[in-house]
Amino acid sequence: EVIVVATKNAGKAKEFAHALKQLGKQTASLLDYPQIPDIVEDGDTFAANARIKAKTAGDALGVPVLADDSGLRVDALGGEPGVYSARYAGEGATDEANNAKLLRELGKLGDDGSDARRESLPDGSRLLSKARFVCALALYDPATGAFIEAEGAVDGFITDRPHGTGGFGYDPLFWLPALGRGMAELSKEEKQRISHRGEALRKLLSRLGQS
Ligand code: ITT
Repeated sequence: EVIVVATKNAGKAKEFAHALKQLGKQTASLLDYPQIPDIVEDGDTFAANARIKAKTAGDALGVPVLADDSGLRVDALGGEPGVYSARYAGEGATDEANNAKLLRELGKLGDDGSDARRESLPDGSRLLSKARFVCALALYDPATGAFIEAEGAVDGFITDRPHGTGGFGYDPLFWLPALGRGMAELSKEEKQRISHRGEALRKLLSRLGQS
């Protein structure tokens, strides 16, 4: 059967399609259901927004729906952009505009003398701040009104220039010190193994198995 993922983000949709195909599942995204109006994500947390998206789409379609709310928390920016990650540079902003805004905001802080800012990579680029990607997933069944939820996270650093062209969103600026590579330099399989989304999905599937 087809699993509907309540997202209009093509990058996310591709990652779910890839991950769930390995389990023999086909996926559809809200890009396949243009009749569903834009969902207002006004929750205070990733988890709340994931529930809003899953419930709105699930009630509209009458089938179980999986939703993902995710984003980037940057230490030097007090956890911003957080739940505002998709619209950091304004409503409907492109990934490029959001990445440029992130570098602008970190640039404004100047050199605070911390180790993270002094450290540079072999290619001469600098680590600007610690950061964390977070992903909250909610699976909603309109027949029962029940949710199954899970969260995942991955820690890294924001670099002052892009590394790699894979992935989407803030991936080009996200450096993984343990791998010595950027998130956008990973294959789909590698990203799934280490990412916030991969972790959240594995947890969700194990909870689903227990329910
Ligand atoms: P939907 O609500 O339709 O799913 P969205 O892009 O608006 O799409 P979010 O509100 O959850 O989704 O915002 C997530 C933003 O966080 C996304 O636009 C990216 O910029 C960023 N993000 C999330 N996961 C990411 C990842 O794996 N790599 C890079 N950036 C990511």
